[in-house]
Amino acid sequence: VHLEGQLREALTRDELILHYQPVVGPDGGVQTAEALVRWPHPERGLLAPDVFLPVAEQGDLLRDLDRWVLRTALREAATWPQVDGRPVAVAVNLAGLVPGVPDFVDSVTHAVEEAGIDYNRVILELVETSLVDLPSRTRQTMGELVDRGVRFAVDDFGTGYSSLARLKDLPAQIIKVDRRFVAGVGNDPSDFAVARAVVDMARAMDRSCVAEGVETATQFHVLRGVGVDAYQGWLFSRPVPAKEFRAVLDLGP
Ligand code: G
Ligand code: G
Repeated sequence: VHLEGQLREALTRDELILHYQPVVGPDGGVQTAEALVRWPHPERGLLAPDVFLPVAEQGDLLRDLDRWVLRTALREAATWPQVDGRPVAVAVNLAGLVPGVPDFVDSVTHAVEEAGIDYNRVILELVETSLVDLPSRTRQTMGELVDRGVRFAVDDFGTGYSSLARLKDLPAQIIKVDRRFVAGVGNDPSDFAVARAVVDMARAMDRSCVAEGVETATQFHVLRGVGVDAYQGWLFSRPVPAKEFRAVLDLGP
């Protein structure tokens, strides 16, 4: 309860911060950055989301937290320089502000307009469970955002309960292969088989495919060999504070 009250206060006082982790193309150039929230707690130091997201959920604060992250990430990303003449997109995780929430489209639209960022630089990451079995009305509202250029990504793909075949029903343009499967690429044949099956399926269904948790050059090379579209992980960069991330982009091509 104590932490919950503090989090509520931190949110209203704008005391959370965002780190960014680059997502790179096959050539290593930055295409996107994923915003990852942190809480610089006055006594406990920098808290990771694993610690305070459950608190936010308990206190019914997830939606407010998502709104804060969305507005902040879009505002920060609006000022990023281009890389190789291409704008860098920003990916935001949504856990409370999800399709189906009545003001979902309005919240996203408002954040985009307020930041003055192009819709096609915005990626909304949702876990599989937020994307399955959506009523047609909800899919229709997601379509309104997609028509403007917003992309949806399924996070941690492979860990949920959908079969590969159900990928075609998921309203997402981007599939993020969970790092659990990436971890074994290069030594565990069954992990490699899963990763490759997801990539093949994604391609067949005209989705783009991102590998999460890429830690070694071997994983990168093997995944590039099967045609993964983009890569994220410690091999390229840890999540870094906003200012440091800007500096990375400013170095340019
Ligand atoms: O940042 P880190 O790698 O520690 O993230 C741990 C988990 O917290 C990840 O599963 C990630 O999806 C989630 N997470 C990180 N940042 C955010 C955020 O801004 N909003 C939401 N809803 N989840 C986040
Ligand atoms: O669920 P989501 O993909 O949003 O989780 C992001 C989490 O993964 C963050 O906690 C981030 O710090 C972590 N992460 C990012 N890159 C790597 C990596 O290469 N290896 C591992 N083990 N974790 C990573």
